[in-house]
Amino acid sequence: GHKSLMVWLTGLSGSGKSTIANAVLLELFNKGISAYLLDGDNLRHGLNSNLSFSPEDRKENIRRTAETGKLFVDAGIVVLSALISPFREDRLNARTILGEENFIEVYIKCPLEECEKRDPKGLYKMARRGEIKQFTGIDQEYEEPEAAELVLDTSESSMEKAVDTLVTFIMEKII
Ligand code: GGZ
Repeated sequence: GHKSLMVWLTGLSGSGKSTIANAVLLELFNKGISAYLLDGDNLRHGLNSNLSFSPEDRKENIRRTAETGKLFVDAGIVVLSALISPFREDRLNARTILGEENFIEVYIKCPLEECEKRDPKGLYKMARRGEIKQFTGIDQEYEEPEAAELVLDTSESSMEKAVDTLVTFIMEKII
């Protein structure tokens, strides 16, 4: 058996959180590790479908995801989450819910300009036109992590490198 923990990915929309998380999940699966992904965008269709993007609702979004993650960790499963989670206080709350020993915060670092250039869903364009309000990086804040266990830069280095680094980091913690 292996230890379990929650791997909390934070970063701007378009920074690469979901892409990295899915690739890491596959690699863990190939190594025989039980792992699951809580993706913010997906959770907002079910568990968190009644929540908006106001600071209060983001706080609740993060709290519910952390509590759900705790259930997975209790069940012995490595759980990854991919939420923007823009506020330091909310990420700290997630850490408190999981407990310091069960939590690693990973900052998926990418400059706003690059995320906006990628704009895979056209959301930045809509936010710039004022068609989406409270969009992270445009008219709402993203507070950069100050004490993340790991920082993965997706503009300076490749996605494969980021995935590799994270898989190695997780394996060292759980084996
Ligand atoms: C930020 C928004 C917004 C606003 C819709 N602000 O990159 P995506 O598109 O596919 O995933 C983003 C997702 C963000 O949800 P999270 O649950 O991760 O956010 S948080 O942790 O802050 O609660 C984005 C899309 O929803 N999206 N409107 N206004 N992202």
